[in-house]
Amino acid sequence: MKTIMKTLIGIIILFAVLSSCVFSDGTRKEEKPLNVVFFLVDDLGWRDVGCYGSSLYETPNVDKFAEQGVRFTSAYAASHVCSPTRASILTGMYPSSINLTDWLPGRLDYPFQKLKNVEINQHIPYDIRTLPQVFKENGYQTAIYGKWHLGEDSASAARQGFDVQIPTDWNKGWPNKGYHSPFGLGGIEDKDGTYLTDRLTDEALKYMDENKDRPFFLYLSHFAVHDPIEGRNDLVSKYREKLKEQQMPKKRPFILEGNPDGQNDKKSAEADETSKKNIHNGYRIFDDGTVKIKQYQDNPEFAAMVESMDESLGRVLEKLEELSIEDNTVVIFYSDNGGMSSANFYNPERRISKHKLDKAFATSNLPLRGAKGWLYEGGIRVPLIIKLPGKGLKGVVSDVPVTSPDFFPTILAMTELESNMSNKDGVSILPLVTGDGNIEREAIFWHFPHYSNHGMQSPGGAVRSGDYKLLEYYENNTVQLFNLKEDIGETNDLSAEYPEKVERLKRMLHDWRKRTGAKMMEPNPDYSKNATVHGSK
Ligand SMILES: [Ca+2]
Repeated sequence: MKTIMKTLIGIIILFAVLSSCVFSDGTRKEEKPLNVVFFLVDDLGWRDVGCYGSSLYETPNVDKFAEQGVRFTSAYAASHVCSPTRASILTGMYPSSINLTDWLPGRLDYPFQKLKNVEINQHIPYDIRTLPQVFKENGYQTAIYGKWHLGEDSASAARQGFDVQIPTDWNKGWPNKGYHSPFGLGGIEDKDGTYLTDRLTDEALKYMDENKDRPFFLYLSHFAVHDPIEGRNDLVSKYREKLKEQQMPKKRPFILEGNPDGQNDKKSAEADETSKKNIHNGYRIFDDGTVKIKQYQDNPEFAAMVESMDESLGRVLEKLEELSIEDNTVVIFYSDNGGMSSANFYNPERRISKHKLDKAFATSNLPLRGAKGWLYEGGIRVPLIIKLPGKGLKGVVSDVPVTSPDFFPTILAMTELESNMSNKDGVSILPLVTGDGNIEREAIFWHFPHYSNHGMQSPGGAVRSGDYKLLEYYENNTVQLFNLKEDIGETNDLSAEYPEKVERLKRMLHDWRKRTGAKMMEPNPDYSKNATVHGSK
């Protein structure tokens, strides 16, 4: 009896001590494990947000959020398409390290393609420890709401550490039946007149309500602003009106991009002239291997999608305040690749009618060159804002290059869950978030051993070191060298001028490929010299 009494008293004292240190000095929230909300937008371009320079899209919540954290202006995605970047976020590894270098399931081979697409893993290898698994091991609740796109294995999200997955029955890279109800997505009720981005947010807010008293990792992975390009009707009307009032320059609504590794690379000025020729009439892959790239942000449907996404972030932040957990929750705002300013030519025969351009071309990434699907900055440079309550800087802008494999070590450093991340490719960028110094890294790398849906460019890789970026293409080994500090639009190829720099960067890129076990492309056995995109010559 005495022992029981003693134990009881001990428990009461312990509780009292904990309570006092929790509540008396106001540090309660800091002593609880930090929640993490990873707010991932799909295909949101670097310039698709007000605080990143868009004058059309209204994103007051993102802009306000940037004042509460660190906004990165040289943040990259490890790939210019969805799945590889997503895998790198969850593993801290480059896509080449886990042989998941293309969107899933991947692109078919065609006879006009000289090289054969590398065969890739169809999910993150199950022996790789993922971010949600680490959270689970540390007592967190883990949930993904929205787009998975890391494999059709219906158990993959659960096997890779997520307690909850909504939708329950859809793993593809786009919303099943679009953004307007009925959605055809398990776990998201269909109701006439509702909009997917709003409904997914409703469900995520419910999850936060239910888990407010225990640590959680919420991966809110919106389908937006990936196509189909369908905005909520009230916002589409709003942007139609707004566009009427704006003076949009109609000169050069599109320019041409060719294959930098072939004979038809186009510079913007040339493209302006050539696009007037008959051969470039319409919107398709042209016979000379060029495609059109959108130059203006003037799509009301897409603008509406962006604003809905912004409303979603606003609601998430408001919910954190309502639950009094905003000072105890890390929030990360990010996109998985650049904006879709080039149409998707998964089917190389696709022709886009002039009346349906807003269904095919989402946005413009200017001043960045290229689009989703390209290794130019327009394909890989994306918005990133990190809010770390307590120690994190507020309203600060950082132009230090960072990339998606960095999230894994950074998040674990912020939450103090684990410090030994030596098996990962990324580096912790926590010092940039707290202002405690810089990060040490020689370079950031890309490897895309595949043909793209968004143009006729050769497969290739890239390295960014300091202000310089080298792109290398795999069909004919052509390289391009750009000084991004002076030439963010990648218009001035310096490779002929600086051969030593080219060699140094090439060596770095090749060494990195070896280090990560990157798979290289083999010749396409079905390649035919006479084959063109549109059949044989
Ligand atoms: Ca994407």
